[in-house]
Amino acid sequence: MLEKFERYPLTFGPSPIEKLGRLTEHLGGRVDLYAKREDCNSGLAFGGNKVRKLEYIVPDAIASNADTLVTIGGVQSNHTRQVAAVAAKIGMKCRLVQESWVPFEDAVYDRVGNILMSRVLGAEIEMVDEGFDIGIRESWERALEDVKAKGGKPYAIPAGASVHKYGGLGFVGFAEEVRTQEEALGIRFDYIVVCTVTGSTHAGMLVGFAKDGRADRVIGIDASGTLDQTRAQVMDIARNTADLVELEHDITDDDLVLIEDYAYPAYGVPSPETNDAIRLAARMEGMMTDPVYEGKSMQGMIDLVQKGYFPEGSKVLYAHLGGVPAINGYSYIYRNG
Ligand code: 5PA
Repeated sequence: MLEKFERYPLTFGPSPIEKLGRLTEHLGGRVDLYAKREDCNSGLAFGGNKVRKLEYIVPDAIASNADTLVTIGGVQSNHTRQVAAVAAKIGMKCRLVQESWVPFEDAVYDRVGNILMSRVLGAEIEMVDEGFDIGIRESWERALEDVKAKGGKPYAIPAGASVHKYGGLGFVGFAEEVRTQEEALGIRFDYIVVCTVTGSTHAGMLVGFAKDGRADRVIGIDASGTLDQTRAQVMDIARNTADLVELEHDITDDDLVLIEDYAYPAYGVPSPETNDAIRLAARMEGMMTDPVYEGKSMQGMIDLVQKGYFPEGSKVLYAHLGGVPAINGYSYIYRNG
């Protein structure tokens, strides 16, 4: 589906799929759980889902003759850390706007984890006291203007690399990769579980899996807490991406499954149940998830298995999208494990 698009390799290659055998057994063994490890997809500062998206954005950045990648996220944004690493790798500067999307929990919230790495990676960081919003932000537009005013050539990457013309392509590629891996493994996944916030991960999967009739088998677990805005953004990106790849059928509202039940109490704040899910995945599989994104989709997957949402015998693929560095900003919560 992606042959006509230029790709700048930033990942190790296909990310591995592993069986979550102990978690499967622990939850009763009626549904087989697997994980596709996007958290191990690259050597660029711990990788994650943005690196896969950026493979299709970097060629455009290079072609534009830009010298500075400009993007935005929360203080513990994984996305901004991955953009900082990619900028270093391709020899560009990086300007990051870090907004106060999450009420700070820890004394060192703005010192450790993702933001620590972004600083070490050489990004110029501006802290802005604005709340959570996945849309286009004034602070980011101001940063783009500021780079220009200082004689630089900015390249604009919106939050999560989502509302970008090529933002959905990376996860179309994810679906194609899954199909190839399914052939090698001799299995077919009935459901794919994904954490959704700015939307292009889910949107790319919708388009990629629409090709084999599985768009509505992508189970989005919302972690934004702003469901309507996230739904609309996923659909916009999916439609734009479907046009780009010339998908033969339309993506409709019915294709989008986005479950809001696990986003509480707020974006970036884990519930006690999210923390239990993080501990369970860690203790059953040695697999770390984070309190902002993957812990919530892990909680969602576990709860849906327990509720019997997936028919007996289903094979469920958990897309582990990365994000573990942020857990350093939540040290008080996990001080006793
Ligand atoms: C993020 C996003 P989308 O934004 O593509 O919907 O992906 C959600 C998601 N898992 C899922 C992890 C580990 C993520 O980092 N992170 C954002 C960030 O600034 O890091 C874009 C919000």
